[in-house]
Amino acid sequence: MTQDTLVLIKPDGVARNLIGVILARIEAKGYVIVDLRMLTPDRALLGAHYAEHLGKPFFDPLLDFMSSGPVVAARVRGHRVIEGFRALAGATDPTTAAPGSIRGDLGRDWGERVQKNLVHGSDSPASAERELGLWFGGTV
Ligand code: IDP
Ligand code: MG
Repeated sequence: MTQDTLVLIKPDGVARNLIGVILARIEAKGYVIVDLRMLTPDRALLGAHYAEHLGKPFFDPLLDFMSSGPVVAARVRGHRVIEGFRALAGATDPTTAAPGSIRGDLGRDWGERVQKNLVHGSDSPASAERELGLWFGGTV
């Protein structure tokens, strides 16, 4: 069951010069980066990407944050990589994300309306397919 997932290094990760560290963790785990791009996403792309969160209190702050600067988008491949990258990333809240995870080791709470937690990873095969289509426009 080789899978592809979408990983985003969010604007906080790029601004903190953690692109290399985060991609190195993915590669060190054994997953393969098969496509990579850097862009500052517009609100249309982000609204589609985060459509499930429309109406939540953090939705507008989330779009403000995610459109605030460049993001790195990666198509990452491996057996069970969707589940595996979510484990590498750690819990959404960086304060309680497990040490050893990207968010647990490198992230913290900055007291803002949106959690700046460095990375995004697709949460299911259906999400991965949908999100990879949005960010990469189809299959490799
Ligand atoms: P995930 O990124 O761990 O899958 P989601 O629930 O899909 O988490 O939320 C998307 C993003 O929205 C999170 O990564 C985080 O940046 C932000 N977020 C989620 N829940 C909250 C919250 O309760 N307060 C502030 N920001 C949140
Ligand atoms: Mg999510």
